[in-house]
Amino acid sequence: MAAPKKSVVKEAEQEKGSEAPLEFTKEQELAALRDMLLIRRFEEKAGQLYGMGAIGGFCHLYIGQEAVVVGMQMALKKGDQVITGYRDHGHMLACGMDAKGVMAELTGRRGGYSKGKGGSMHIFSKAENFYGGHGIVGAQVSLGTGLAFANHYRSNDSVSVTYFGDGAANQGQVYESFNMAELWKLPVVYVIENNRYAMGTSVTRSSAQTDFSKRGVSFNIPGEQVDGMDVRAVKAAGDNAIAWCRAGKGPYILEMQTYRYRGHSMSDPAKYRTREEVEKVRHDQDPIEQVRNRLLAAKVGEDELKAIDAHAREIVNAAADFAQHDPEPETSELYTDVYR
Ligand SMILES: Cc1ncc(C[n+]2csc(CCOP(=O)(O)OP(=O)(O)O)c2C)c(N)n1
Ligand SMILES: [Mg+2]
Repeated sequence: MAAPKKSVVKEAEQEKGSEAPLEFTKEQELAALRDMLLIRRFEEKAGQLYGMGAIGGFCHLYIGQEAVVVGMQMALKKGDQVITGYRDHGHMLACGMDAKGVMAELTGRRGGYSKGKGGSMHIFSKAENFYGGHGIVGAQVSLGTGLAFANHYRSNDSVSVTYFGDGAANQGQVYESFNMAELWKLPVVYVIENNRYAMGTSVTRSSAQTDFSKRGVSFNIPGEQVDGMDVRAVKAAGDNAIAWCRAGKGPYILEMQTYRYRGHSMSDPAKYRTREEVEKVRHDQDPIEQVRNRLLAAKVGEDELKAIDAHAREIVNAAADFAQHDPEPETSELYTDVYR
């Protein structure tokens, strides 16, 4: 394949600088730990509530992938939009949405962000610039590109951060979106969360090109592979990609190499991978343990770290309590918020 004459991909490569993840200050490490622990404890509780029958329908947990949304969020500023698929609880919490409102949506209660009518996969908050929560694999990619088009049209400097999975990356509308985004230089960061599986299918069984950072090459969209288990690497890559977009240079692709510990959804028998594979990632790469170990090495006391965890559990317990006691929506709600 001949290289493009003027390669924006090369230009982006040159701007990237050092490959080593930027060091965090102690405050950044603590903030990242707080946010990742909140997501993990929230997801553990959601799993428990699902097992008790308090949550119905679909529910996809984000455990293992926490560093991706937390690192990206650290690179954003107010006004930037976030959109993702159905594995969305972590994205909402990272955006600053209230754990109570998210959990109450999972249990189908009035106080949920979608008034209990959307469930786990369909949650939105215009106030926090979170645009869902989408159950159709890949659909959010066109919508996220549309958000970027709106930013461009309005000449603001906001960036759309559009998350999707390795499986979704094989959908046709992704490439129609890539074409338009580069053609019109739209400010969108495509974050491909490569957690190695789409339901029970590994990337090597489903994808002809498993280096997802290259998926934009024929459109001249630069991309890079990122250690999505290291929150510092995510933040550094996010800073670089967001700066590219804000400078009016068009879209950017970040392939986050990550891993989900739990099944695809709550009804996944997980026969497509070994227990050892999961345990190895947990043991060697866990995003939360990495930060904890760095903080301990920097002489932050075990007590302080335990207090952060206790606080996350408190928030989650209060959310679970609210989500089980808040009333269900009135029957009349069946007729509101729907197109007829
Ligand atoms: C258009 C469409 N096709 C198929 C499905 C069924 N489906 C739901 S999730 C999924 C796998 C997607 O995997 P990936 O994009 O890697 O995301 P992950 O679940 O790993 O986060 C499939 C095929 C769907 N929801 N929508
Ligand atoms: Mg996947």
